[in-house]
Amino acid sequence: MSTTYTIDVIAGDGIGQEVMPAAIECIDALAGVNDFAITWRERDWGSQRYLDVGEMMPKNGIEELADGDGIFLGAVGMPGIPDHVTLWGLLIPIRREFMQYVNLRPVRCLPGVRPRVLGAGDLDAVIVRENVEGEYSEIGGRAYRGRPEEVAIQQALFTRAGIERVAGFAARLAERRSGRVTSATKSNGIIHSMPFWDEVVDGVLAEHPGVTHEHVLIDALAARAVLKPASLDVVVASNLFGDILSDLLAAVAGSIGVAPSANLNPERDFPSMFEPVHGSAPDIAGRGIANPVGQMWAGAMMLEHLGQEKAAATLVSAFEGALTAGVRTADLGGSATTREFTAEVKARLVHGQ
Ligand code: GGG
Repeated sequence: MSTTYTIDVIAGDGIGQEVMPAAIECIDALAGVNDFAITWRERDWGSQRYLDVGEMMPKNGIEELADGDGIFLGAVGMPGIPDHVTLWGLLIPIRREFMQYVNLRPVRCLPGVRPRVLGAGDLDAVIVRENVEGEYSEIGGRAYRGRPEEVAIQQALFTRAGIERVAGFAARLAERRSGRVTSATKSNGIIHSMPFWDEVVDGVLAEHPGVTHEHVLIDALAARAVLKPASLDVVVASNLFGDILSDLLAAVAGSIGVAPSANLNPERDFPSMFEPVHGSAPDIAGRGIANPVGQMWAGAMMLEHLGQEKAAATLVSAFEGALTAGVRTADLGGSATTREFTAEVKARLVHGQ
């Protein structure tokens, strides 16, 4: 009997409106031949809604998403609206309310894509980014606004439970991969939270004797991501470090336009959310040239999460096939439009490689 999933779609802002239909078209094509169906619940949430009614999503938005099987997000951000307003009005509340404490960001050099850095061709890593605490914290405030004494205090938040669960996830992932974990730290300069991070990571990894781990200062790790990217496998990092490192590695691998991301609630108490790493790219939005691979790859991660591994693998092979055949968007040095690239991927889904 065919399974039907309910997925909430938030295409959001800028190129999100262009790459989302491309990914949905491919997933629908796969559903037809893999005995599942998806009911897409379209949400017109995002910056235009903020301009129209003063909020990125309805007050009961979280409740509306809660009974779905997953959330498929495009991009968030619009020039003229401060980025913290758009992010904290939509993306971050969803991550937190649904305890999506793992932000999984695979990065590898795709066939047919020229890496930007010599020696990056063998790069195949996964960033396990802590996703609900750390440096992204609501604790703090501002005072004396507009006066010379003006002050802003931003309090990072690291909990033992928060570090343990993300480090445990990274360790279990490493057991299925190379058996190596690199932990991003800054315990030389950040005197409280980062030594704590290191201690808790050590404690968790001690329970995984098959996994070796190293602590690498984030500055040295950034340099290594450029100079020896293929030396990385599973990288566990705090919210901010993981965000920066995954953009950096995606660029090293060829383009941030291809990078996917899964915001996971591993216990499956709540829906998980799947999105490309890239943002709304207002500089190219509306021109039909955005790279849909990040959104498609995020869609493949969503299919895998739903238990549709075969369809997920077929989708990845199809966009890899299109890239190998030389069909590429401008960010990868090609001239294909979003529509042309999507048509190539769809043809491969229907007719094979
Ligand atoms: N793909 C969703 C999006 O627009 N992300 C942009 C962004 O700034 N994300 C910040 C984050 O992942 O914390």
